[in-house]
Amino acid sequence: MNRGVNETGRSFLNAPWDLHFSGHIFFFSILRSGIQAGFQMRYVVSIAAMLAALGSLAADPQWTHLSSSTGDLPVPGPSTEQTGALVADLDKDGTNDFVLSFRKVAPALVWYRRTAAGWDRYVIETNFLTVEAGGAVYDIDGDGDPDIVFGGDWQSNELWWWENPFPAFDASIAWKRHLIKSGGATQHHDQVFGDFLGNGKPQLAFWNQGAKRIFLAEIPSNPRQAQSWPLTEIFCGEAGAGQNTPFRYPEGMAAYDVDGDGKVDLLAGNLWFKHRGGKKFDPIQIGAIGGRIAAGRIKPGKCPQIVIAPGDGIGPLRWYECIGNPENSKDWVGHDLLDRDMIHGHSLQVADIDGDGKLDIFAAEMAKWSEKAKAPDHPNATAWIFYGDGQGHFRKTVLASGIGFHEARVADLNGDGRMDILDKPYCWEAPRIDVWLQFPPLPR
Ligand SMILES: [Ca+2]
Ligand SMILES: [Ca+2]
Ligand SMILES: [Ca+2]
Ligand SMILES: [Ca+2]
Repeated sequence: MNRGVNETGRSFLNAPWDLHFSGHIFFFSILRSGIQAGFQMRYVVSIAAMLAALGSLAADPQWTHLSSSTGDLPVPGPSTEQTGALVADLDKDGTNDFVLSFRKVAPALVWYRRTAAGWDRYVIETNFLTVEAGGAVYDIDGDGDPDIVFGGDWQSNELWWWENPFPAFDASIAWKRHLIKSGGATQHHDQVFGDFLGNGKPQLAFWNQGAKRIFLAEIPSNPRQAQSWPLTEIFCGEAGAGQNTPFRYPEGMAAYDVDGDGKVDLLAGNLWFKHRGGKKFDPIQIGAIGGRIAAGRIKPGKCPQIVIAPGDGIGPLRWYECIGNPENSKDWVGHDLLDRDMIHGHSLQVADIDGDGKLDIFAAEMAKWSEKAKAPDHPNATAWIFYGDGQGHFRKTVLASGIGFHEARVADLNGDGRMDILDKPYCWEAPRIDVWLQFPPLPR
């Protein structure tokens, strides 16, 4: 390894320790010559900031790639269409577990229970159901353990929740399934819990794609006995209709306080919803297209920033910032994260992945969505991590290419406090599951 001070930029990338060392020498040398030459201090400070930004390369996480294809995790099941993925600490031992959903053959839901060094596979729903992508977690019956929600796909008009049997878990005994919705139109791709009505108890917002509507479902007082939940329609329309894109398929949901008034708001498709009191909401368009949507404080400001990916379509991957009134669509300004369109970008998460206190963005593409085809639709599918500097700038890195991603999740999956990545491809090489565990940069 070259330890000289005249390294090229590429050498710096490969030798962060050297950068740190030589960077300090460089900084003090500039500081001295800057003072000697009468440079303005702000010039010196900007060089220091640049060095600090370069120095952050030293903190880039390393990843261990585990896969069911190499025997590192149990194979999810026989289904060749893997739809949903949810992360939650279902057994309340302090470490996350995760749930996968399927729609081709039984079982419809399994969970991976984290053990000391791996995962044990348990079945939640032994029956065959055509479960759609999406899903949500909340303690619906109020008994202290997280329960889960999934909806039916284009073949089903039902939306369900499953009662967590904590602490009596048995790998072969199903959880009790309850109905939230039965009847009406089919397909329920994406749900989120949030107290959007501001009445002190979260509601479940969900897309009903067959109806081109969003409903709010209020948790009944007796959810274990109820045959359905009261529904309120809060939106009707495409929500995702793209400019210069052919797809008009609405999906994607998130909950975040968008206008900074301290109350959580619903985000869906390419919209956010301003609560006007009662059960009335106004949709406000943020982006050109819809798909996957996430929010977070990427940079300082009154409002958080919103990231939108194309989901089940092709379009830009953009983050949006509000430069004025969040209730005015034109005040949401988009910034491209890629120099090309994202192709079936069905994975999108905003999280502080490297733990430096600044939000990062994870976004990944599907490799295959044509179920009957043998070859992948998009063999060069890519998964990126965009490391943020807390000021609206991102450094693009590639986690993986040539692997299909669908509904991937960023979360600490092994309980060591570092964010990991869960990927369950849809039909690419399915059944299959992949996990990237993060560990700190290697000592040099
Ligand atoms: Ca757990
Ligand atoms: Ca519960
Ligand atoms: Ca970060
Ligand atoms: Ca971890």
